[in-house]
Amino acid sequence: MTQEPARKSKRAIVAAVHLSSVSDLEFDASLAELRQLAKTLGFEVAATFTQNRAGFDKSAYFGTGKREELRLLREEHAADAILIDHEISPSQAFNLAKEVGGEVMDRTMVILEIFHRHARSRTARAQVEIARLGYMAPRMREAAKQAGPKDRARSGTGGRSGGESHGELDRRKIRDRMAELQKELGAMHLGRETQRARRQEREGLARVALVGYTNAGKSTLMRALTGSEALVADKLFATLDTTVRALHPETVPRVLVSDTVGFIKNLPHGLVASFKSTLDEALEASLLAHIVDASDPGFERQLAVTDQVLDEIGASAVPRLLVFNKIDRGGDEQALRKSYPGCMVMSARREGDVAKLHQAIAAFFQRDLVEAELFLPWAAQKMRGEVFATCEVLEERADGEGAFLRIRGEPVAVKRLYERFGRALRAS
Ligand SMILES: Nc1nc2c(ncn2[C@@H]2O[C@H](COP(=O)(O)OP(=O)(O)OP(=O)(O)O)[C@@H](O)[C@H]2O)c(=O)[nH]1
Ligand SMILES: [Mg+2]
Repeated sequence: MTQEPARKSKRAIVAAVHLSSVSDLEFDASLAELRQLAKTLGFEVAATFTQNRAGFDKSAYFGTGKREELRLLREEHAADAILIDHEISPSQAFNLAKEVGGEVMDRTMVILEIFHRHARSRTARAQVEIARLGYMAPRMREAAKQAGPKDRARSGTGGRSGGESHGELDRRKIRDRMAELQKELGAMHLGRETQRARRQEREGLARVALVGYTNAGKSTLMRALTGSEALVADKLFATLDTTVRALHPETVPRVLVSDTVGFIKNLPHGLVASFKSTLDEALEASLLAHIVDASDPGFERQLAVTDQVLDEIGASAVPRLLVFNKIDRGGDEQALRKSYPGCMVMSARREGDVAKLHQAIAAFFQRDLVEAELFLPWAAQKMRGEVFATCEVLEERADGEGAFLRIRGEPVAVKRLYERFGRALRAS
């Protein structure tokens, strides 16, 4: 488990324009989420600042008077950053920062920064860096534009080709770096594809992916279902890499569980694209266990966002098991069962509930299993190992000549054994 080093906490003001088209409930939920994102980044949220407006101010997001108010509020709290709950243009961010002071970060940048800090594997790091560079490029253009002729006047020195400004040079570097990362990712992707193909040959296709909104409890359930050490944290986007483990206690067929990156409202577009490969795990699975935090008042919106992203990545046809988690913390079990027929309502903290989920997942993959009876003569006892490894043995009897085994397993495995030992089938 990796822990982040302790940072001296910086102060932030969470700020947003409340558009008339957005309900109070939705607006508040979104701000609450941004506060949680800020906390995940290590900010202490000093205040929340809002303005009702028909649209965003074109030049600096908030209206003129409100910008002055925000400047005073920032000074009063000695806040280091203003976090805006929308994606704003490079020039809006630039102008707002100039008037209000401190650093201005929009929702996209906050999410990119969290992904950047939490990425561990080479693939995740490269994907996040591409998304960040794509976000930075237009912002650097804006900064260069604001710097104006000064930037140009400094050109023509060093290793730069004639007339190329600092800004242009930096932007060229960004483009080159992005191309380099894309190439690296392409190579990693190829490697992963072959690994995956091999893994599938070995394991068959019994795979379930845990998907859902960030912080719903996916990694906690992954741990409980597989006895593994997935990273669990009360932070948003604790998990950025997909981990795969077998369901434990083991089942027939063996079921592989994968934990996936959490979803969020307004996931930056660069990230949707770059995390497609992580979410691809979800597409590969034969079953999606959609985990929802039943104790969150905004769970319906979170459920809808997840459904929408799953549609976007083409996973709408994969069978789903809807799992309402954290019911120990809150939520109306009766109402949930009524509104979402066939759903499970549970708590990852209750062993019995986890066992039921384990059972439901196993049952899904056992639907197509077949049963057969084998007779293994004593001379063929070394086959026992293979029988027990590939099938579930439901019953075993022996007589002087050998052992009778009633087995259940995947059609291919059962057929293979039945062809060799089923002919000796005898009436009991
Ligand atoms: N009370 C309660 N807390 C839970 C339950 N399941 C998970 N949690 C807590 O919820 C927090 C988030 O859990 P995670 O398992 O990290 O959530 P996740 O869905 O993997 O989140 P991301 O990786 O950020 O997408 C942790 O503090 C867990 O201990 C539950 O059933 N009840
Ligand atoms: Mg997780």
